Amino acid sequence: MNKLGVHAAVFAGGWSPSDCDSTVRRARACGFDVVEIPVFEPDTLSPAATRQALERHGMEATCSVGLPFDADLASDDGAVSAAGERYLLAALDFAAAVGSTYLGGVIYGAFGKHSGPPTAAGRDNAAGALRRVARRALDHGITLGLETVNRYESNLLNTAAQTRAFIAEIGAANIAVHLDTYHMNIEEDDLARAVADSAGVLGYVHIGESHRGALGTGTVDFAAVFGALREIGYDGVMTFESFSSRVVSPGLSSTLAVWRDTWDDPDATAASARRFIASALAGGGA
Ligand code: FUD
Repeated sequence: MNKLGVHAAVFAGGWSPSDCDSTVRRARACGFDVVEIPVFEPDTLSPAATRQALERHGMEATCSVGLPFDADLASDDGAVSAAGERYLLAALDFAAAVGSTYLGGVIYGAFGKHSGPPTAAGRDNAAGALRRVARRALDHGITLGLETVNRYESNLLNTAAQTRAFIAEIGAANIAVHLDTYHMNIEEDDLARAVADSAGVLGYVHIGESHRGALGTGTVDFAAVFGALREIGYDGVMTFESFSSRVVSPGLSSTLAVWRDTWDDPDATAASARRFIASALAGGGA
C-alpha cells in the first residue's frame, strides 16, 4: 500500500518551528500520511520542533535536499566534494533525528544549472562519497534516493537509465532511484518505459505536473505513469510536489525558475492532489 506524501514547499517557504507545525497540521488535514521536509542548511533546522510537530499530528517525514555549488559532491576539486559529503552527513543526521527513513533529492552533485558537462573525476568523487554516506545511512535504517532531474538542475543524472547505471557503479543496496514526473516529462523518451526500467531500484516518486502547478492541469501523461507503477508493483511513497511563487522560498524559486503563481490556495491544491493520486492509484484514471 503506497503512502502518500506532500512536499512542505506547498505550504511554507521555510522550516522554522512555526512553519513546521502549521505545515504538518495542514498536510494531515489534506489527508496525507507523509510530509517531505527540505533540509537545506541542515544545521539551522530544529529536529526537536520537527519531531514534536510530527508526533502531535501523527505524521511521518521524509527528507530531501539539493547540494549547493560550493558543496558539489561531483566536483573534481576534492575539497568541494568533501564539503558536499559533510553537508550530506548533516542532512542525514537531521533525517535520523526526525525519524525519517529516506533522504533523497539532488544529493549526488550541485543542484542548479551547470555551465559544462560532468567530469570523470567528479563522478568518481560523488560515487565514493555516496558509498561512504550510504554506509552511515544504513546504521540509521535510511535509504538514499538519487533524484533524476532535468538538465537545468543537474548535469549528472537526467534520465532514469543514467541513475540506475550510477547506482550500479556505487554498489550500495540502500541507494535507490527517485523519479519525478515533472522532470521525466522533460527528459525521458517514454514515461512508462522509464518507470519499467527502474523496477527493483525505484525507492521514491514525486508526482508533479508539467508546469509544477496543480495536478491534472498540465500535460504529464499520468495514466501512463500510474499504469507503469502498478505494473512493476511499486509500493513506496508517492509525494505531491508543486511550487508557486505565492509560497516558495527565494532560494528555491531561483534554482527552479519558479517565476509565477501556479496556484493561490495551498490547502485546496494539496487536497485536490491527494484525491487525484488516490484515484489514479485505484485505477480510476488520472
Ligand atoms: C527539484 C526537485 C526537488 C528537490 C527537493 C528539495 O526540481 O524536484 O525534488 O530536489 O524538493 O527539497
